[in-house]
Amino acid sequence: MSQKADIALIGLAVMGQNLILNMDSKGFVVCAFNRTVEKVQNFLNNEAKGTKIIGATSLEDMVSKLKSPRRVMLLVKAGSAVDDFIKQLTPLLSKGDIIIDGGNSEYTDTQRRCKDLASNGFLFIGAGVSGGEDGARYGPSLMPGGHEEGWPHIKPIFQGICAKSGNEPCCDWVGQDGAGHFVKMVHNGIEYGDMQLICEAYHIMKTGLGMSHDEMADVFEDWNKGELDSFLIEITKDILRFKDNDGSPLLEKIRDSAGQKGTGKWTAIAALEYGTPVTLIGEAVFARCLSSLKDERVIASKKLGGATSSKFSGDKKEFLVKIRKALYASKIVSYAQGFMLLREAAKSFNWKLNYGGIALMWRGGCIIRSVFLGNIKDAYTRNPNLSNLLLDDFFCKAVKESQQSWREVVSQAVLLGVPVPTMSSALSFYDGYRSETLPANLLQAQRDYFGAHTYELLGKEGKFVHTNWTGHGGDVSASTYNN
Ligand code: 2AM
Repeated sequence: MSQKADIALIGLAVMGQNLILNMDSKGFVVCAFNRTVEKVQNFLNNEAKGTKIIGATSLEDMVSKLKSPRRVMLLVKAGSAVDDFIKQLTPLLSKGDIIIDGGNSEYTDTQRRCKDLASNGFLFIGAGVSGGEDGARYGPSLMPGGHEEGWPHIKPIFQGICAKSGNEPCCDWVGQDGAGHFVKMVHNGIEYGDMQLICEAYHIMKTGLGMSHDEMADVFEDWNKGELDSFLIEITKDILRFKDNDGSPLLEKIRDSAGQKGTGKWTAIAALEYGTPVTLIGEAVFARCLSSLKDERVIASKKLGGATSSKFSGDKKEFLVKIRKALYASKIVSYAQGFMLLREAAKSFNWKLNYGGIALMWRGGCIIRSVFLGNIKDAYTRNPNLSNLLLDDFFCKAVKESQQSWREVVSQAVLLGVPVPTMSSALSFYDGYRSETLPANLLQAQRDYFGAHTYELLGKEGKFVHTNWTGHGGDVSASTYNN
């Protein structure tokens, strides 16, 4: 009998194959399986040739080839495919065996599966996997959550194959039930925000400043040496430089209509669900929706007038520095909002999230990897109970230094008619968050006026009162109505 496998991995699309190859290269014996079984042999004969990877011809065969407790990782399409496999697997597994879902599952599905599988004595882990195909092969960011008793059994494999920041693994235990997939979802939302912010900077440079693609590439290259140093800024520079066969920038030929797979939308939905103002990610999702109305926009562009001038007339070099600062300050707000959402969800579900650990998980391997995440990790190391990133001294100072530029860039963009939904919503959030007083007093009065919803008086918090604003309609507040 040949060597037993440390782990089985089901799902031989590129991510699954690359994770298997990664595990193999780190010395783990992996058993590969796939719904379409022919793909197993094909994988063994090609990509996995010359490795220790073994294959299975059926789920029974796969289970028989595993060390105990058995570890089975699913990398299949999110949704019913995960449930189907779980249903087929459980009769073949024993209590204490571990099922890991490494797909892009919704955290609510992971919560449900955790509950169902716990009642049968299985350990279930929902793990966020980020970093695309390359990450999967050479070091992804991994965000495991679920049944904590399962973690020691997969920790050596997960921390062995993940990306490293210095010597530290970009993978640690996130929290109970759906915490891993929730954190992955917020990661994706933040990714939407980061991408849209970069797009807005590019839009101002291209339309407002009239810069060429090579000039813009130089700017991004320069930005990548400072506080914005990140994977997304780096690839943007490469994209801007990329020439098509005819020598012109390929980017110019790409249809400006964005696609989306949904995880940004889920983050925005969660933000609404938990009443957390994650405005930047919400705007980033809507910006994609607006872009996809290409045909309507083409018609509207011929009818709807814009700014008197769309060309910037000031000092370009100085303004580029300001755009960098505006991007940086907006990015700080975006991450502050993302962590606010994590905090609210943790409160709702009683998760004990390690915020610094999460920043470290995102520091390497994934799409939002950046130097900036090291700063966030440091902020939570200084104060693990930090209530908001904006209140950390480092970020407070960073926003203070960028603030004037940020205001000027947003104002200029508005004057030039260049849409900056994420930069401007971040600034509005910042101004709201730092305001001791907001006009919600009027809002409360309006609610009480038309709906007798009551309000609190300053200095008498906790006591809700109603005013008869019109002299008719009575003094009864809405909460006392029965119908
Ligand atoms: P396949 O090769 O048999 O299509 C990514 O699509 C991975 O998820 C593939 O390994 C694919 O298997 C698997 N997959 C997709 N839908 C599935 C389903 N409904 N049941 C099982 N596996 C599925």
